[in-house]
Amino acid sequence: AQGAAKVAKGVADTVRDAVGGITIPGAPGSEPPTVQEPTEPREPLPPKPDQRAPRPGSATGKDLPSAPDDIRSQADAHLTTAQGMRLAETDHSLTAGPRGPVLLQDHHLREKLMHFDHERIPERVVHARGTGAHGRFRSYGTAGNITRAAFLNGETETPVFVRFSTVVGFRGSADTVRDTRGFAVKFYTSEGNFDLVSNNIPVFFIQDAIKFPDVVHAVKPEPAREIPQAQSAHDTFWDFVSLHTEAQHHTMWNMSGRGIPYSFRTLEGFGVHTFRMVAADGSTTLVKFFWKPVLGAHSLVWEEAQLINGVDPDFHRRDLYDAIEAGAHPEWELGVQTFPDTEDQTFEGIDLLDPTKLVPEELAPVQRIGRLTLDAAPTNFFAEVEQVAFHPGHLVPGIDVTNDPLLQGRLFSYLDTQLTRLGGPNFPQIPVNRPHVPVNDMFRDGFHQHAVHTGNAPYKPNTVDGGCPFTVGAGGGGYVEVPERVDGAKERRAPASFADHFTQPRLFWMSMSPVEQQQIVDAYTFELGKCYEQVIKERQLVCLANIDPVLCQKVAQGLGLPVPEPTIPPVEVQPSPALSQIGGTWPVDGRRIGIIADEASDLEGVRELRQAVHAAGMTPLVIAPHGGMLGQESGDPFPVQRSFVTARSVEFDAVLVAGAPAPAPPTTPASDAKASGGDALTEATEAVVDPRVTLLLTEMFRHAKAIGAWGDGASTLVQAGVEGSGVVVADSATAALSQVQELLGAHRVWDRFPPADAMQG
Ligand code: HDD
Repeated sequence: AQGAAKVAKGVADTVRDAVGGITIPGAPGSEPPTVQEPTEPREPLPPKPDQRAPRPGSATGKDLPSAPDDIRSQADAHLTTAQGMRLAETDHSLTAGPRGPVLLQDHHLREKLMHFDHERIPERVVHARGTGAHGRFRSYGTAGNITRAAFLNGETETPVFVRFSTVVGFRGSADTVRDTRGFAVKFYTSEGNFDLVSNNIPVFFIQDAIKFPDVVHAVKPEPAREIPQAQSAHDTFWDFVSLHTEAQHHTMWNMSGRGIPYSFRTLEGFGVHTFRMVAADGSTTLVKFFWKPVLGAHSLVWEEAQLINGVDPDFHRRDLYDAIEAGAHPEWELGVQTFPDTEDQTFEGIDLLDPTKLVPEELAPVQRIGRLTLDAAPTNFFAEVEQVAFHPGHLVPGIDVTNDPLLQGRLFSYLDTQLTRLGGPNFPQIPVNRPHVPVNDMFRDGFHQHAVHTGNAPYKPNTVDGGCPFTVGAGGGGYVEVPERVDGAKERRAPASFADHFTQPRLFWMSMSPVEQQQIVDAYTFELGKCYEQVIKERQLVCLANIDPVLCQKVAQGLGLPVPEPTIPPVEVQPSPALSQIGGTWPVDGRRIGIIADEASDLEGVRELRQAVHAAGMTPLVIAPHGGMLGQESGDPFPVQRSFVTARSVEFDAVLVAGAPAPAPPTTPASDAKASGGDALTEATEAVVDPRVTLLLTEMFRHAKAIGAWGDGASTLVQAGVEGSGVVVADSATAALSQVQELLGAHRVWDRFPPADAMQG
């Protein structure tokens, strides 16, 4: 008993010390109570050691992990159990004799299988297929007048983690399906994490989050047979969108090139909702967020996208990592459209709370406020890309939400989903989700609790911890909601300003170039052509008639159905040229140039070409009849990246066919010159071009890609039947490259597509 009293006294002393001389009422051996709630905050508590930021190595790709507990597998020479015991054997179960039964006592076998049996976690209900990268965001400091958010003030640099995704497909589905793409960015700011959970389409299918389960059920594989995978080309999707006409705008974007992006590096991102920024002086501004890719926003063409799904289902993932590894770090500028925070929250007649509407850039220019650079692939896909958890409610002071009913529902859904997906409420402790600032919440316990919390008072108010932790107002960096007045009767209905579902799809259609319009027509014709139910196709055609008569007529023709009458009067719209992806020139960084050559080609030219391609920030890929090396005999060999077996057109942005080496000075009679120069191209004029090369060239031609040749490489093109716009022939490899490079700046040789008939009705 004496010992217990001693311990109790010791505890009281400790408590007294810890709270700076304040005595705890009723503590053994304590003085009579003289307690007051402390009014002054003390020094901030030190960061908890187990809530360190993710290790620096993953954010920069440079530093190696230092703390021993940062490292798990392959960290040490010795294999151990999960309890750290060294193992002598891991290849055989413990059996009674070499051919006898496995013993129940085999603790190593049981632990190993137990862990394996639980390696999978539920995939995301949407956006399951994704990929991610680390990087940094540098603010230009130009948003300081509209927001007090520290990461947007001054030239602040903030680490980020970005996850790109498709929406519909399962985790193992292909990358280049027709779908919306997610573009979620986690900023580890000095004021806590801010998540910008965006898509590559500026509008959404629904105006109210209560419809989210409906649209997702409609587009996911049909439940009876679970087909089709990662496709919108099926009855249930078109059933839903033709009935629920507010989805028509988003659907039109999906049918355009935006539904089949060329690369994550060329993804334009949109925050969709209107957010509210709050400046240091308390003034507020409504904003819409944009990510503008420095390389431009580009798309695949449909046949190419379909081929890629078979040839390389990881195409976008691979492209991102290859580019980062090659030093072609993808970059975006963050931009905002700003609108006065008026009471009605409309701009030029557009309800800013309606997530099915965009505001044309011609009416509200996008102002650039910072730059994002991705420079490191994840160290471990599961730990980072799978376990990252985004949430539109991860906000920082200076950025607030609005009453957009879609955003309001999202504020519930994202936290809720992580409970099942990541197994409980402690997912913010997973390394990739940890803020890079001290966390001092008073949340305790729960599944997968990693912190060993100290202190005895995870509640407020308290005296036991000296009143810590303290809250602060806006002046001390605290988050204070904008005191917006809210008033209204409880009801379930949309405002009248949400009722127009056809003007903006028409705006999008009218803003497209003829090539893009043809792609949209083809996409609708394909998707509806895959539906079985006639009534669904007919209903969607009525929607198209309401958008544009020519669009409707072309799709109806493709489907072999009558053209219906519109159900609404025609609307006049002003096109927004900023919505078109065609017509500019962009940097060519990270573009992949195929070089077709063999041992008999102008290998010196190929060497020069490889260097020139590298120097231009692009990647040369030599394609030869076999793998291994070319130019062994010269003593200066170089690697073959693709053989005729592994190469497929979709991997390359442009291709160049090597010519024969320049003929040696005429020391031999002229009649022998041809024989001494003997090469692929000389042979090509006589022999048939390898059918795989012909396939590669013709596919690239059909997909409007730049094609070039030097010297008599031209004859290979002729034999493959590849001639016309965007097919260049030059005397030397580098001269051919410079022409091809110019074509690449426009992304594709657009005039190779057949001229479309007049499209605008
Ligand atoms: Fe969502 C994931 C983007 C509407 C519910 N959403 C998710 C992701 C992105 C978006 C990029 C993937 C995040 C990641 O990589 O982990 N979502 C959007 C955008 C929307 C939108 C731009 C409209 C403007 N989402 C939306 C609504 C709801 C959800 C209306 C529900 C009411 N979204 C989810 C989710 C997900 C998700 C079920 C699945 C996995 C996750 O959250 O973490 O909660």
